[in-house]
Amino acid sequence: LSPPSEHIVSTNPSHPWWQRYQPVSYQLNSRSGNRAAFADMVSRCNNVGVRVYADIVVNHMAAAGIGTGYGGSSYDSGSLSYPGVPFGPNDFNGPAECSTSSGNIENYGDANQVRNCRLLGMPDLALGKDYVRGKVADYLNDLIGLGVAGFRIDAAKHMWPGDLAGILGRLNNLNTQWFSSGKQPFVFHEVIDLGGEPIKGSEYKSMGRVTEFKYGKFLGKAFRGRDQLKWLETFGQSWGMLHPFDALVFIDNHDNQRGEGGGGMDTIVTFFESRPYKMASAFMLAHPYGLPRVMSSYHWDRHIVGGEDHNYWIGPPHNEDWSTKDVIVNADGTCGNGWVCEHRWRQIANMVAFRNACDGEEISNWWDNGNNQIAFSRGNKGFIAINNDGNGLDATLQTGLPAGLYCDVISGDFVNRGCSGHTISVDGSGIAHISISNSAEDPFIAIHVGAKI
Ligand code: ARE
Ligand code: CA
Repeated sequence: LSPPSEHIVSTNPSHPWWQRYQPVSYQLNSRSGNRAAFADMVSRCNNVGVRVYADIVVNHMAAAGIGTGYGGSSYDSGSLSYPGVPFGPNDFNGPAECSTSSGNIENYGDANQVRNCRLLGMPDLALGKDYVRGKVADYLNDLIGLGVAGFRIDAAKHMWPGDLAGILGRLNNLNTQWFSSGKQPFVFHEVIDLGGEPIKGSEYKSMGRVTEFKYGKFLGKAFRGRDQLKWLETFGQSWGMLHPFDALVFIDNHDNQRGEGGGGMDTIVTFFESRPYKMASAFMLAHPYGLPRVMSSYHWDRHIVGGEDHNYWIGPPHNEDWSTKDVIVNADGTCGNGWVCEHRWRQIANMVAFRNACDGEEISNWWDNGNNQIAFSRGNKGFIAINNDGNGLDATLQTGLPAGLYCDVISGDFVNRGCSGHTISVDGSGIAHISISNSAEDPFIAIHVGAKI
């Protein structure tokens, strides 16, 4: 979920998505709705087995001068007054903690600055203070009480690991209306660590998963054809990434799909480049490294000047009164009203079932053509083959799978023991003939034991 806490209402630009990263109070009153709407949503999700993870912005408060937040709380960032919490001047870092003359982070090479100065000019909370920690912990416990399953910790790099541990240590167990007793929230930390800075993602791994930004960068390069796919045989920790159990991985996120926050628009692939995006997403879901996160976006019109998207700020599809448009689901399962819903794309959604079917299995039967055609199995549960070369793939490969006829879940769906796409036949020794045209709409196939005809 986008940050559910009360935030500023920006009019210049008009209602950008990023206004939600400028908290005014910890009341649940945001562009997405009020407290009652939030509680209703979480309860309905939990009742059908959908877990909810909220984005938590507690490194800083709003920077926008004097104003009123979505829920009516006033704020004055000049005098550091946020009565809706309440936070006052003593609850923020100042010149004693932050040494830069601007008060802002000026050099990411200095860990003290990164953690004690202002990120993008926003007043930096003094999370070492018991009172501040208590307010933040109360907010998170409020969400837990309503049935939230966990948190994305925004800007974790900008908070001392010890301060975060002090907050997370105060959290209640999950709500036993939906979770078994003694369960703790799932936490993952947003730390952009592409190397070359003193702050490392691994500093946060004892407190949850950590975002692995190198992952989408590597895969963006590979599937854009700037790095041969054959190298992916060793993809994992040996590439300088976190231990697989510590990493939260993704192809793109809401920042880098807009060219900011780690990666670069020429490297990261997004729904705008749907063909390599589907391939990269399928690779992610087929590969055992890390805990994958599938992106789900809305469309906006890019306006790229000098490599930068001037429409970076554009918020979600909205009605005349700026209320967010509903997500419409069309008869074919795609979304309307400007919502992209990558998570519903057949090639991506079916790979989630693939991943579940292959849970716990390592990579085996790796094959490549020395270039951009690769294939591998996950034990004897699933098999994927990808052709990102300029010529066709035509090979007889070991799939590792039991003999039978399988549904290729990329070209179609497995329904009622039948297949709406191509089928692939595996013989008694696990061998299948695989043929993938380089001009196919989706130049990859995937089969697994959960989609055997
Ligand atoms: C907006 C305006 C700013 C203005 C500010 C305050 O755009 O011009 O100064 O308001 O008035 C989001 C948007 C920002 C927005 C902000 C607040 O992206 O544009 O600012 O909301 O409304 C660093 C951090 C990382 C952060 C990225 C964006 O380390 O934590 O910057 N990512 C998270 C979220 C963002 C969000 C915030 C944090 C703030 O995902 O969506 O900002 O809550 C190197 C470094 C990285 C650094 C990166 C910056 O790669 O290694 O650490 O990331 O550069 O590009
Ligand atoms: Ca900070």
